[in-house]
Amino acid sequence: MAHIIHADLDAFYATVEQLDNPELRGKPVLVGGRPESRGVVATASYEARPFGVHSAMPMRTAVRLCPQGIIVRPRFNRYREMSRLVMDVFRDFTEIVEPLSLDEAYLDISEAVNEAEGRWPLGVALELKRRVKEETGLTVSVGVSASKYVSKIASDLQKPDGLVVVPSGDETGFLAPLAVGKLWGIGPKTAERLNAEGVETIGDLASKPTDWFARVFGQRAESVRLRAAGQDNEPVHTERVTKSVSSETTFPDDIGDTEELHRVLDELASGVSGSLEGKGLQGRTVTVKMRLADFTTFSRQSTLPRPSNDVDPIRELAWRLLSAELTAGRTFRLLGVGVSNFSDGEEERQLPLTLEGDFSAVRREWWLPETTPLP
Ligand code: TTP
Ligand code: MG
Repeated sequence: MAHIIHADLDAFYATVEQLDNPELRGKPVLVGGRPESRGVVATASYEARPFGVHSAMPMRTAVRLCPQGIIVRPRFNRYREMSRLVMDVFRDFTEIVEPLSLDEAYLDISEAVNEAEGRWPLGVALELKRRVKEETGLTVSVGVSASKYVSKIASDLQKPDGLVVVPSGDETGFLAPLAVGKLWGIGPKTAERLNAEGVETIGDLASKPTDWFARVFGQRAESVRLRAAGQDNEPVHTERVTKSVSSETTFPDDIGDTEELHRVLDELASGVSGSLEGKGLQGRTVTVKMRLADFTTFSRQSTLPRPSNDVDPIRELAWRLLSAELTAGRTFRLLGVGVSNFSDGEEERQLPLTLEGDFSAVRREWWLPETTPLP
């Protein structure tokens, strides 16, 4: 049986800032762009969260909710550096590490576990937390179970500094009381639909008969049914799977001119379309990444009616997303276009944090190491 850890750093950017600047420790820290220039919150320290502040919220709202919050501009290079240190610690435990973003990874620790010799999953997880703390100063929340998605859910349950172990055989009981939207592959829209049918929890879902799944989920029926029952054999992928193809460009001078932005966006869309075609990929989700003059970085995404690598639909949707963000006086340092959600069954693997069609969501995919740059 496999033993898989999902590890996710706590309030990552904010904790790095608190480590580097002792004056910020114990205080509400808001990492992100300036409120005056419509900046958004990348993350908030745990001291700020009781005020209702969260990632992707406009900084202006955050400041209103938490006036004593200290705004800190993001330092992406520093976060990448810290991320490398953390991933190095992970790789000391196993070679089978799958990073999901700068602050998050799956680890297959099956080899490190040997129950006969007293090396239990719990012990390995404690040791991992201790080493990360000792070597980087960061705290990491950890979930351990026999499957990736159960571990992922578990790591989130006792944040910050969490540790939740789900013993093999206890998966169904562990999942049953949780909201159905926590299940891998159930996005917010599907969750809403299920709630309308009286399916509130994963337990409700698991109790449905097989033909109900076939009716509601079509081709995905079997995989959703097995997951609801706590069964999943998805291995930890060390090789990078292409999850998104994107292209971005930073301008020598900030651009505010609509026509020029349009032209740049067209070029980016063509590049991405060509690259998708070269890889034989078709995607449904189009994301536009924007960095403003003040370095605020955010992205907007929406979904195409069907998977595509044609330049026209990608370009049109990208332009719609960007247009909604154009306001008088706003200038851009960087633009990026990305396509993800590929049609080879990838969408089944979408995590609940992917908010289809929800433009308020800042996609973290942009910080994923597997984002493929154009040649
Ligand atoms: P998360 O792991 O989602 O958040 P977190 O580490 O700040 O807090 P938590 O304890 O809940 O895990 O994301 C990791 C980093 O990615 C986060 O520190 C900042 C960045 N990020 C954004 O820039 N925008 C976003 O919308 C999200 C969700 C994250
Ligand atoms: Mg985190």
